[in-house]
Amino acid sequence: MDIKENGTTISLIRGDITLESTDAIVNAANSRLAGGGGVDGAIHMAGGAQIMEECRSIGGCPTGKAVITTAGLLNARYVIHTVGPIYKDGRHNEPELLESAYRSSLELALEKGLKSISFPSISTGAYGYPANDASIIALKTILEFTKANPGKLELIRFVLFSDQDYNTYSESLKKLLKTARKTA
Ligand code: AR6
Repeated sequence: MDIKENGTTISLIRGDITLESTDAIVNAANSRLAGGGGVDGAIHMAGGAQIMEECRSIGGCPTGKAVITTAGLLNARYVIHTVGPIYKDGRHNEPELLESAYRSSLELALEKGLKSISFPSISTGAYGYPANDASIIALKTILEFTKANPGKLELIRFVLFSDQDYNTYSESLKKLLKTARKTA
C-alpha cells in the first residue's frame, strides 16, 4: 500500500528490513545497543561486525531516543538505532516513548540530510506492545512529521515481517486517513 502525504510517499510492505536500499533502516534496539534477537539480531547478522563496533563506541541510547551508525554490509547507507518502550500496561508512558522513538529517528534522518528511511514495527515483538495500538502511534507520528516537514523526506517505508502485521498497519493507515480527511 502506497500513499502520498505532504510530498512524502509512505509505503507499507511485507518483507525483511535487512534487504532495504533506502538511505537508512531503523533498528528496534535495546538501550545498551548490545544486540539481541528479532530485527536487531537480523540487522547485525546481515550487516556484519562494523555496526556493533560503532554501537560499542556510542555506548547506549535511552528509551525513546535514536543514534546512527553506518550500515556495514547492508544496502542501506545508515542504521538508525532507536529504543522503543517495553510494554507493561500502557500506563507507564509507553505511548509517549513509542512516539518519541519514531520522531527521534525521523529527526536524525533529517539532520543527516537523508531522503528515505525504512522502519520495522518497533516494540511489537520482544517488547510486547500490542500491534494495533503501536501501529496507530507509529503512523500518526509519521503523518504529523510529514505535515510539519513537507517534502523533506521523499520516502518512508514500513517493512512488516508478517501478513498479520501488514494487515494491521494497512487498516490503521486507512482509519487515520479517513479521520484526517473528515477533520480537514
Ligand atoms: N525485518 C522486519 N521486521 C522484522 C525482522 C526483519 N528482518 N525481524 C523481526 N521483525 P523485535 P522489539 C519484526 O522483537 O519488540 C531485541 O532483542 C518482528 O516480527 O525485533 O522492539 C532487541 O535487542 C516484530 O514485528 O523488537 C531488544 O532487546 C518487530 O520486528 C528487543 O528485541 C519488532 O520486534 C526489542 O524488542
